[in-house]
Amino acid sequence: MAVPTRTAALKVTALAALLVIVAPPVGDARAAGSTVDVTMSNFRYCTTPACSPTDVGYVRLSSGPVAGADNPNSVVDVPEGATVQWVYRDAGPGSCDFFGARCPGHNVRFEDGTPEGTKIGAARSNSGPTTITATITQKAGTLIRYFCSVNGHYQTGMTGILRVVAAPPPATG
Ligand SMILES: [Cu+2]
Repeated sequence: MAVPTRTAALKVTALAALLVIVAPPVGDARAAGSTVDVTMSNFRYCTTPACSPTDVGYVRLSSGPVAGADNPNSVVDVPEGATVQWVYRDAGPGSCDFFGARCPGHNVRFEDGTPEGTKIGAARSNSGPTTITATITQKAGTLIRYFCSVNGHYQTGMTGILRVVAAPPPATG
């Protein structure tokens, strides 16, 4: 009786050792799979289903961001390697859809030191909850400021800030 039990115990130990050796880096896989959802509504970006007038990322002029004018309450943390998905939800009274042809939609442009920024994507109005996506390649600690250039929407507050953070540790159990 004692001999078979000991053999089984050894097998389990050997298997555990093998799993440790072959297990891939878990952090990368998790970060690659995570998605951060950002709403575009009421000429703002936010992380709730509908945005409020105070959801302004930073103050921007036609030349670019105004130094020192970031809104800390609007900063959205995104893990390294995550996908950010901006969802067009600008329907209802006072929305972009509401203005018909006068509001063609919204876009996302990352600040890059130029007045125009780097275009990430665009979502047309009156097309439902269409999305713009971007994969975050920047390192933890990076602040990504972005804005909507359609009809100068950034001038009325359509700006946002992403803060890249380290990917979360793997779940235990
Ligand atoms: Cu816009």
